[in-house]
This record gives sequence, structure tokens and C-alpha cells, in this order.
Amino acid sequence: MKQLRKLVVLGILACSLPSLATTITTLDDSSLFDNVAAQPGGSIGDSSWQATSFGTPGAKSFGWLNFDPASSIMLGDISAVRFDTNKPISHNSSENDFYLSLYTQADGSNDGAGWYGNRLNLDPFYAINIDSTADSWTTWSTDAGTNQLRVYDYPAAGSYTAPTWDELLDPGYSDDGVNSLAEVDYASEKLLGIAFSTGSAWGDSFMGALDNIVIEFSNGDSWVFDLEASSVPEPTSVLLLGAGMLLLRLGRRS
Ligand SMILES: [Ca+2]
Ligand SMILES: [Ca+2]
Repeated sequence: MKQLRKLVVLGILACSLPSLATTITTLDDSSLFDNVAAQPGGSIGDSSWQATSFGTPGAKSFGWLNFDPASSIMLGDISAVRFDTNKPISHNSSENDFYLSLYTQADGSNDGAGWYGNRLNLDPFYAINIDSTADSWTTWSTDAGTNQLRVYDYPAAGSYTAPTWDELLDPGYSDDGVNSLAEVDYASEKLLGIAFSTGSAWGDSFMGALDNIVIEFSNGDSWVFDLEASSVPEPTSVLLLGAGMLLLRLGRRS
């Protein structure tokens, strides 16, 4: 029931995403997601979400940012993916991080399960040119440069030889059959949904925060997910509210 409630909420969220320009979606009810809690301080807005799976063996932090089985968005439409994390230690090989998973729609060929096609993981663990400082926000991105994310297709466990996002979408890239599959034309896979997660295997030791998840499209549009403790009214809403109060006062005087 809880999962159904989540999908209904996320379905409404997905339907509410307009198709042009930058769409900022503020997620401010962490109780709808598994093992996350809001905390002060964020890389955008006033706050972020922290993993609460710490100290709970087998638990992981997880949530769908959007879920749309009817989406016509293809992976080839996505030009970049970014997100920010903040951990109490600098990045090292024994401490994993939040990662993003992009699920594609099942099409009857090389599907990972009946309900999804491919699950592409963007994991800081295998990033290129890592530069991460303790107690600071680190941006992980599919773009070339510092902290460039590699991507791998589950059930691969990921590796330092996994492709970059651009390589994955390039038909000429030589897939290794593990991290990515030659039989799959990733660029034409349709997006099913985007989820954040920590791994359950290390959920008992992970501490860290997540914020500012950005999906950029090749047509210039972008989605921004701002994880917050609570929504702050938009300035325009505050202005309208102020105008309403003024009209109310004027109305009472007349
Ligand atoms: Ca497929
Ligand atoms: Ca935030």
C-alpha cells in the first residue's frame, strides 16, 4: 500500500513535469522514501536528504524521483546527469555513496525484468578524476572533467572499465558484454524512471547527504530535483498572498 501511494504520488509528479525549459521539482516529504530524512544544509535550497540506513544492516536508502511507464523520452535525449553528495569523509575505496539508476521500459528484448528493460547505474564509486573533500558538497557528473561518472547496466556490478555516458550512447562503442550490452541500442531505450539509492550491502556503514539531482536534455531542457525539509513559497506566491491580504484589508475598509 505504501509502495502504491509512492507510485501514485510519483506518477502525478511525472505528469506535472512540463516539457520545456528548466523544471525545478522540490521534493519535501522524505517520509515517502526509504530510509532518508531531511537535514539542514543543501547544495541548492535550504536542506538536503541524508541516508538513515546507517546502523541498520541490510537496509538501504532508496526512492523514485519520477516514474512514467508511458514516457516517450529516450536515453539518447539525455545529454548529462549530475547530482551532489556530501559525506563526513573524503571519497575512498571502502566507502560507497548514493548513486542514481535510470530504468528503461521493457520491450521484450534483453530486458532485465518483466517490469523494466535496463537499469543503468551512475555510481561515484567508479568515477574518473575523483576530487572529493570531507563535509563538502561534491558534484558527480556524466560530463568530462572532475568526478566524471561511469555507467553500467545491472546486473553488472560496475567497474573502472565501464563506459562513460557518451560512450554508452555511441553505437560505435565496443561494449564488453558485462558493463554494457552490444545487443542493446541504449540511445533508443525509453526512460521508465529515475531512482536514487545506496547499496544494501553497505547500508549499515553509509553516512551522507544527497541534493540537486539534474537531468539535462539535448534540446536544452533540464529537470532539477531539489531535496528539501519543507517547501518555501515561491516569491511570486508570497507577492500574490501579500496582494490578497491588501485587497482583503481594503475590502474591509470600504
Ligand atoms: Ca529491452
Ligand atoms: Ca535542497
